[in-house]
Amino acid sequence: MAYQLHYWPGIQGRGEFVRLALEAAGAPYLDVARGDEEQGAGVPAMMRVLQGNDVTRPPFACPFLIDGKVIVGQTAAILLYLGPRLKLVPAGEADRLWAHQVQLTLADLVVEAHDTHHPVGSGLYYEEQKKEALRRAEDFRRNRLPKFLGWCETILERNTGNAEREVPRLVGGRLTYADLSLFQVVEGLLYAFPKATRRVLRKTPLVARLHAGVPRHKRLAAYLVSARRVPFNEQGIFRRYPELDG
Ligand SMILES: N[C@@H](CCC(=O)N[C@@H](CS)C(=O)NCC(=O)O)C(=O)O
Repeated sequence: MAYQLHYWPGIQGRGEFVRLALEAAGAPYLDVARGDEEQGAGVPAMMRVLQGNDVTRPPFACPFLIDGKVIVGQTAAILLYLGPRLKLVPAGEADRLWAHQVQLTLADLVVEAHDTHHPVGSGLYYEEQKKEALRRAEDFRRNRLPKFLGWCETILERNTGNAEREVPRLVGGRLTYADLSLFQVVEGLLYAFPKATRRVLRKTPLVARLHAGVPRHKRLAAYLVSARRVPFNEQGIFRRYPELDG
C-alpha cells in the first residue's frame, strides 16, 4: 500500500525532507494535500486528520505520514520510521540514533532559518517584523549558519572513508536520509542567503561536495526536474529577501 504524505501544497517546507526520502527510494506514495478534493484528497483530507475528533493520536502539525494504521508526525520521527523501511539508514542502533541526531540538528537549523524572516511571530506578516528580521538575519549569517555547517563539516571529516569517497556521507558509507536532508538544507540556504551561504561553503568543502553529489542519484535527479518538485518561493521556510543576505 502506498504511503500517505500530508503536507501543505504549494511549498517545499518540511514536507520536502520526507518527499526526498520517498523519491530517492522509489517508494509509492500519495501526496495527499496536493491531490484532488473531489477524489477525497486535498487540504480538507489533511485537516480531517489534524482536527478530526476520531483520531486518537493526532499530529500537532504537518508534515505527517500515514502507513496503514500508523500515523507519524514530526519530520525527524517520520524519517526515523521510514529510514529502515526505505533502506536509507544502516542497520545498527548506534547508526540509526546518529542519523536521527543529525536530522534533529538540521531541524534546529531549519527553525533558525525560518526565524530570520519571522523573528517575532509566525502569525505576523514579514512586513510587520522587518526591523527585527534584519537583526536576527545578521546574527544568523555571522554566527549560526557557520556554526551549523561547520558542525556538518566536522562530522563529515570524522566519518571514516569520506576522504576517498567522491560524494561524502554523513552516516556510514551509503546514502542515508541525513545526506538527503543536508542537501535540502543547503539548497534552501543557497536560495535564501546566496552570498552568506557561498561564503560558508568555501570553508566547508565536504558539505559542498555532498551538496553537489547528492543530486547525481538517478531517481533524485529525475525528481528534482519533475513538476512534483515545487520551486522555492516566499511562502515557504527558505525565502529570498535580499536585505536579509547582508
Ligand atoms: N517540529 C515539527 C514542526 C512542524 C511545523 O512547524 N509544521 C508547520 C509547517 S512546516 C505547520 O504547519 N505548523 C503549524 C503550527 O505550528 O501551528 C517538524 O519538524 O515536523
